[in-house]
Amino acid sequence: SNSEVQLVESLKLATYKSEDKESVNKALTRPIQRTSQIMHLVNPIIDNVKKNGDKALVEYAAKFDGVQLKNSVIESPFPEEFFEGLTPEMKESLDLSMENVRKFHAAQLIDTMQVETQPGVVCSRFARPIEKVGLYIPGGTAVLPSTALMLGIPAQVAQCREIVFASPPRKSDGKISPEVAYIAQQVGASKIVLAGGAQAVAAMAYGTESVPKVDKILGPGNQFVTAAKMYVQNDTQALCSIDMPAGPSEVLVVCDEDADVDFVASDLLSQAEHGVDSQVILLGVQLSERKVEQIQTAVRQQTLQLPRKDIVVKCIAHSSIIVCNSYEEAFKISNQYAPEHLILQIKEAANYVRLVNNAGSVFVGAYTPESCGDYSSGTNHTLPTYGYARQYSGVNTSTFQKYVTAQSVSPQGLDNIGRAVMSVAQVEGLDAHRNAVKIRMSKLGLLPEGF
Ligand code: HSO
Ligand code: ZN
Repeated sequence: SNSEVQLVESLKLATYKSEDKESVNKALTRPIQRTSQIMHLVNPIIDNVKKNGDKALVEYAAKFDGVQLKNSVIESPFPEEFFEGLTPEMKESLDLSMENVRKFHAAQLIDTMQVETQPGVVCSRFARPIEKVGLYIPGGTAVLPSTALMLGIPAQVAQCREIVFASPPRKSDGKISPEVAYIAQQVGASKIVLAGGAQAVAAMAYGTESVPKVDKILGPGNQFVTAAKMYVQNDTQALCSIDMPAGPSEVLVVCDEDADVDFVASDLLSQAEHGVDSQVILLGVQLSERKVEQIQTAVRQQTLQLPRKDIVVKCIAHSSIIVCNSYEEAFKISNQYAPEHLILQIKEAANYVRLVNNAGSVFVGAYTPESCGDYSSGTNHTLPTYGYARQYSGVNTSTFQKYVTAQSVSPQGLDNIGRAVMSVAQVEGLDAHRNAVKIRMSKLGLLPEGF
């Protein structure tokens, strides 16, 4: 519309110099997320699903999704009609993406590690799949087959015994998109739960007559989904873990004077179109004012062509450009921000990866847009947002595993560490612990004097 065009024409990223510490800190501040505030809406939904199971799911589908379902759960092999509308081209694209994500995540499988810490003391560690996982795939306006595959493929690679999908049914026909159904089939999901929001999370966390109770729930979602995930994670009755705290998507691009302004603008916008609360930051190393202007113009021109202009405009309103004095300074600021995505459009970009400490995933060089990692290159797109890249990794194969350790101690091994065990047990006042070693050493004739 006309007013939209006007808005876009006045679009401008706030620009600061790195010396202006106060503005920079403000520019890098993320909007506050409050999930606790909606707990009073989420709790009754969880209780209802716990109590009434499948019946509650059917009711919520009618109430929140506007569809009358006979059954909220469909089982593999999924009915043909769920794949209706999947084109051969789409199938090919999804297949290529799945193949690359599978390759990269299969390479992450780690062999059993074994160490003889002392002669006769053998310690080992091996990975085992989390048995049952629930993957939440958001519905609504955006169809997200990419999220389905970014969660489904690693779960399959890790050999989870049961993979359950949950996604809200479409109002039009009570189904989910054929693309998501196709991914569910390809990763070997046993069931698709046609439910969204807190009700979907509750069904998978506690189980219903037809939804299996899972051990871990993953996937992005709205604030109801997030709040429900936080709730079940803290409920020992659910005994269920979750992936990671989810926040709005974000990108930080580092560029220099030689960067292609159209490339830079396109990367900022590909993240900006995700949501009104997304944030995009450009760190320009020694950028001239002219270059900054060119980037602003490119942002405006490209936005005019985008269907999601309204979202972009709102995102740009709290996004910014920071002009830095050196590459080192740019990476210092980037590490401070800890972006979900970090794009390097700088000369000899590969040489700078060593300076990256806090980031979810790095996109190195002018021809590496984030979009490649969002869909098809092989890395995972479920990444830590909101600054959690300081302490969290993105989803990877080990997200669907846990490690078990084992040890085997021989008489010689007991001789080597038994004294240490007994001494420390004694100082802790735990005699039964000490005894477990003492009895054995005594029978072996190894008990030293004084024990
Ligand atoms: N950039 C998003 C992932 C995504 N992009 C899905 C497109 N579809 C994660 O931050
Ligand atoms: Zn994206």
